Amino acid sequence: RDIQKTFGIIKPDASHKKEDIFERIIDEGFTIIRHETMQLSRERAGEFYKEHEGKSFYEKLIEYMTSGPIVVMALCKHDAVKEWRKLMGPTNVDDARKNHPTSLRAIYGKNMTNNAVHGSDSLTSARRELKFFFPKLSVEPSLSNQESKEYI
Ligand code: YYY
Ligand code: MG
Repeated sequence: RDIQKTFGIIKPDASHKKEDIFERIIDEGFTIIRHETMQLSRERAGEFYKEHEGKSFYEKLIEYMTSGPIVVMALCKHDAVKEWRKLMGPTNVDDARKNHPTSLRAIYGKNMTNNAVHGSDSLTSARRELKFFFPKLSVEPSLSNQESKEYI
């Protein structure tokens, strides 16, 4: 259970709830190292979601992610990648509501596309996604407790 950094997004239709969501994230033991509200261009959204290019939901996803402000976040915790995915809940909001009712997607998500939050799915993705939005942030995969105090 090393200290890790991961990357998260509060998506457009949940971004007006960012204060509530920050509070929950902190309650769950994460440190919010960086956060920034921004508008994503089609070009940047396309580059960010490259892995989904060509899939049936791709256009809808890009449309949605560029439809309003998003909040990008660098998060830190023990086992942050897995812990953040757990706090988000499953991709499908119906599944989240049924089986993970306290997850962020259950509470703030609307449907499969408008599912409130994004999170890196592995340490490799976390490094890529953190670099993409926070190019100046160090993205060491894991750090000792002592080191973690220094970079927060
Ligand atoms: O990592 P996660 O966000 O949980 O799911 P992905 O499979 O990476 O899909 C990215 C994004 O695309 C998802 O959050 C919603 C949307 N999406 C969709 O609209 N319809 C699908 N069948 C699958 C994903
Ligand atoms: Mg994903």
